[in-house]
Amino acid sequence: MPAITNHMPTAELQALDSAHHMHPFTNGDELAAKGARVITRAKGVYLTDSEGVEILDGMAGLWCVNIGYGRDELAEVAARQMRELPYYNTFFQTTHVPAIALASKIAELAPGDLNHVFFAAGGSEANDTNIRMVRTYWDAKGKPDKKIIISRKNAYHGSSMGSASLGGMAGMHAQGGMPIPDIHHINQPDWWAEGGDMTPEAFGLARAQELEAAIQDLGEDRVAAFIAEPVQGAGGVIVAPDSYWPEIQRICDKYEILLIADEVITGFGRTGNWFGCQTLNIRPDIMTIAKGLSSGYQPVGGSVVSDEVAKTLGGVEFNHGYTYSGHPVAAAVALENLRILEEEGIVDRVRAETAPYLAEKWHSLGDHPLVGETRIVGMMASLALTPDKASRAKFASDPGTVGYICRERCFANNLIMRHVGDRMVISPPLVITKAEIDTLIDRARRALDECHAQLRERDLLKMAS
Ligand code: PXG
Repeated sequence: MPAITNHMPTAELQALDSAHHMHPFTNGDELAAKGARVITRAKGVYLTDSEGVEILDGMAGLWCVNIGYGRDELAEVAARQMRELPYYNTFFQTTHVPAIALASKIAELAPGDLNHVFFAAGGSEANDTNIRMVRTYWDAKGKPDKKIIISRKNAYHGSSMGSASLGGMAGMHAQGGMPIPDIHHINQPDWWAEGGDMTPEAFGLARAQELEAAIQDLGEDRVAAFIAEPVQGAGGVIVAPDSYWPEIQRICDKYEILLIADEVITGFGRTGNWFGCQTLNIRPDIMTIAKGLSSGYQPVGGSVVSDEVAKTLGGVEFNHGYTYSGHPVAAAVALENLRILEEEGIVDRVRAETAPYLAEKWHSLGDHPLVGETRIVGMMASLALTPDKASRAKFASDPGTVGYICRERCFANNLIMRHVGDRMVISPPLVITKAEIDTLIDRARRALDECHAQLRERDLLKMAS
């Protein structure tokens, strides 16, 4: 077989891709008919495809490339670490400098007494760790009946059996026998889609109080933990009303329930602080981290755990771990990524300058005839597409039909903006400049105009009854 390189014609690469490569969350036949867009390189906030077209990456890869593409420092660190110690495990009473240094740095950056890290290769693995960890914690406390973890519908916590069970994605649960036992889901705080006639504040409170009702219903002595993303990401950048999180915190404090903040997307500057729980003023006992921890340059994640949880687990042999827990190359690269985020003041700049600028521009899209609510926290934002703003109507077409058309128009305008159903979402690299934000907004507006024209032509502007 000839070497497969960037220099091959796009069609040949696409044919080989569909012949041998199975894509996540993708209908393979549909993709084969169309051909995947081949991404060949990237720099800053721009991707380049195999036809030489530059695309503004409004999603930072998959919510992860916080420092932007093409930072040589990370490549240098990876090469150095591979030469010195490419791999060693931390299972059998051994450790290594990259794992020590990264755990120490995370403990320094994390709020409160979240001072201990159990490493994984990504967010799914870390959330699987959390399931076993909170149950083992309550065993160690002499409360083995506390096993149930409460989560939320439309949450995303990963794709493994455990983490997808924690998640509240109906389409995932329908495949492969999920959820696993002792996971319970309450409703999400999505006011736009589900708030009916309530004010956002009353709705946020009501949705938070579903946690209390669930605890009382299931029995305080059986509930181990509540898990939630500070801002739902994959669910559509759903920002809870202001009343929601203080009430959730009150409920977790009142009952003996561990609070797990899944910071896989919201961590490492995405919300304008190091962690989303700081932006939303919540005090988790455990945080899930991944993605921005290494800006996606290496697969690494973990569970960051409070002093109290770590102390309780200290006397137990926790029969859990991954070959790549604390992988030295991934750890060294993550540490360099954190150095860049910190020393270049990237998180501070997001909070003080670029996120407020993006917010102003993002909200300006609210005057578009297709756009209902515009929501943004730091550098993650969404807009709801609607055929009628005043009534917050949904489209008569299947959910996602309009979102998909809009996403295709974004793609055609060399902007990557995702759709989640009929919501459009962005999560750009944190290094995006004001000029690049202007470009992003211009392209988004053009895509919205083109989408609107298509909907009119195809008679898709009808409201669901
Ligand atoms: N928790 C959250 C909050 C996530 O967003 C995971 C856990 C799982 O992490 P890993 O590293 O195992 O993928 C995620 C991942 C999407 C999309 O379509 C989002 C994620 C992954 C894949 C697709 O928005 N988030």
